[in-house]
Amino acid sequence: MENNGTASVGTHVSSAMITDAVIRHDWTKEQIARLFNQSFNDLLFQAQQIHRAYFDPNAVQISTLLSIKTGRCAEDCSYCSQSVRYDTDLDNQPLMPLNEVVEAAKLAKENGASRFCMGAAWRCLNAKDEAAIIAMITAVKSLGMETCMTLGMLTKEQAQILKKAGLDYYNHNLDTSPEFYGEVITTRTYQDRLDTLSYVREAEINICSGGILGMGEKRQDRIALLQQLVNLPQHPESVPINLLVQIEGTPLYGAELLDPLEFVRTVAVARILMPASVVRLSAGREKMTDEMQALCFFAGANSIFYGDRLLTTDNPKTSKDQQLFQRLGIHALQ
Ligand code: SAM
Ligand code: DTB
Ligand code: SF4
Repeated sequence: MENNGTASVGTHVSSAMITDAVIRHDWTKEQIARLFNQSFNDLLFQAQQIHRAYFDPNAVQISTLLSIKTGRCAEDCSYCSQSVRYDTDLDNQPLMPLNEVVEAAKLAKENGASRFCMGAAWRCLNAKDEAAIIAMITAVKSLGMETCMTLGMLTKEQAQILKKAGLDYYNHNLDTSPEFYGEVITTRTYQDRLDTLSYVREAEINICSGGILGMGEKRQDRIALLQQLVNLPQHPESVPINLLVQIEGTPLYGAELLDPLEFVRTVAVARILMPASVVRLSAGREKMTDEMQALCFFAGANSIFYGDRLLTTDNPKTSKDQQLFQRLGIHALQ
């Protein structure tokens, strides 16, 4: 919820403990850098205080992901297994039939997911696919789940159509800084991404937008990505922070690994900047230790993808996540 600077303080800490939990849209890079540059303990303490003011610190939102159209994407995103330009040994699949999508959503619901996220390897939504997408949104919603779609670029009109179909969230990541973007993707511009986000916002669909860390970007790029997200006219309701899943055959395979503590720092800064947003510990958990994930939750992450698969790569097994939740005393947010 937006407000004019007075943080709506929850029951977990007193208002006097909250120093920076204010919804702002005018962050400078220098101010964000100062958050990053604090000692690790100071940063995490601040993030945890803010987290507790806005959320139940032991609740994590659970989303399950399904690839509804896999591979042969016209874009050249250097991280992605699904670009037609890279030889990644992928099982390409056309748009999935409705009944298979519904079966997968039912299973996700049975397993405890509250949101079903459907992803397509498209540069943009084509008119010929609109009816099938609308049918998927309607069917998944009728199961009592929140719906999320990620279909590439949208027009203003398409955003309105998806809203009318009942779409709850649209995922469209800014992925990195404006400065580094051209090193990662050349087939579209940062402004293209911002335009789609503005159409989604205008249609009053919740925005899910974040980025990928570990692509060889510098801290300056992580700062600039977060600055873009926080200075949008409204903070994204959901902010996925992905750790690059390195995929053989893509240009970013073999990229230098990011210091896990720098990943945790970025989660903490995202939490401080966007206090009321749900921050998702997104792709890349397969390569994270339980301890690193625990630090991310402490830093303010409060959502995960749950289920054995992401889009084209593995996610931790559900039994492993259940164990982790139990060890940490975390419960699923319904
Ligand atoms: N084609 C649409 C698009 O790019 O917006 C939707 C699907 S695309 C796979 C959704 C997001 O997945 C990307 O924006 C990126 O943030 C994330 N992603 C893709 N490949 C990834 C990888 N190897 N590691 C981490 N995140 C990845
Ligand atoms: C997001 O930020 N991460 C998800 C979802 N939004 C669509 C995708 C992760 C993809 C990881 C690599 C793969 O499985 O292909
Ligand atoms: Fe296509 Fe999306 Fe992959 Fe880029 S990230 S290649 S747009 S599926």
